[in-house]
Amino acid sequence: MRTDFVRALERAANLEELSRDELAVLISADEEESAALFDCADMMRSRFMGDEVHLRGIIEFSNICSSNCYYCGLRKGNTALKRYRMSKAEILESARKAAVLGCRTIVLQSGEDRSYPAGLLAEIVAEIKSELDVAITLSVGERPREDYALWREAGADRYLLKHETCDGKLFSELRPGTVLEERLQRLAWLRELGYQVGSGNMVGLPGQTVETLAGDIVLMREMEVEMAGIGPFVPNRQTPLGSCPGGTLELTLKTLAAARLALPRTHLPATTATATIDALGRVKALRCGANVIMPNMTPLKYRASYSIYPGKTGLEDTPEESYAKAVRMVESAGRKVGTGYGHSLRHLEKK
Ligand code: MET
Repeated sequence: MRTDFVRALERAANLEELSRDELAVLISADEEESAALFDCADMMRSRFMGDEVHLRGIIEFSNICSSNCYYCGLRKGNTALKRYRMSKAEILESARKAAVLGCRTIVLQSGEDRSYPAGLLAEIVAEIKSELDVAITLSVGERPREDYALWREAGADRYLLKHETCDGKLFSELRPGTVLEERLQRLAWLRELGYQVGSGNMVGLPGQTVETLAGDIVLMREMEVEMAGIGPFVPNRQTPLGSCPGGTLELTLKTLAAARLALPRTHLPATTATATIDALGRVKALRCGANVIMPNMTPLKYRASYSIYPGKTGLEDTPEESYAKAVRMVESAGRKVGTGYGHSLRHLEKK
């Protein structure tokens, strides 16, 4: 093992703050180093987050999108996609089903469906919160600050808005017409409004290096995010990046493990994209620092149309099956299903 690798890992185990260079050294681990990195991340996860894995049921309620991100199949330029919006009744029904199955968090996600009425989403949030004993995460992209405020007042607990990449140039290339600073400004608003904030990034984007990935982690540490979704870039043929190579499982797991060392108290999901590139991806991620799984609670008839990337796992699974599979993954990793809301640790300390 490289001396600088061993030193960085030791410093991480002693809870010292790693520099971007040190994180890059960890992320560039070879096979032998990877094993040590994964063990250290697993130990850190056990120490700070315990053995519980939180299951957050995700409802993908609209695939309508006004953005044209180069990596995403929901981009408005993808005319091959059949667009849908679930009705309020359908969303409430899916949320009830998720809660009955055992989810203590409901994630409501959509494309950049900017004409989706903010008031309607506020009503949905309020009704779910009054009827069900769950936390709510919203992930509906870039909206005016007033909308975020309205939804927070309606009872939304958390907001997920991935920064996607910390490389500002790459960000604007991949997300035409948008800049990283504005995305970060939105994350700051969400924080001010009292949301538990989630960010995250893709691994293996064209033009990205291990230094970029180390920068993603440093950025999330600076923002003190409560959740960090780290998953591989999966090329989609219906997008301009269709013929680019995707992110590998190895690089994704190394980035995840390094994130666990730098963000010991942050919720880290074993992402669906990781499951897409490797059948055992999520179980492996649970052993490299992850402590959250997001079973899909979207009705089957809409599943295939929420095609951010191809080959998405679980397209044929009913919500019941998605939940049961998640439970099996938790058990096969030797862990237990979380019984609480899985709020951020800082949020719990404040109470
Ligand atoms: N559109 C939202 C965002 O960019 C949700 C994820 S993209 C399907 O944050």
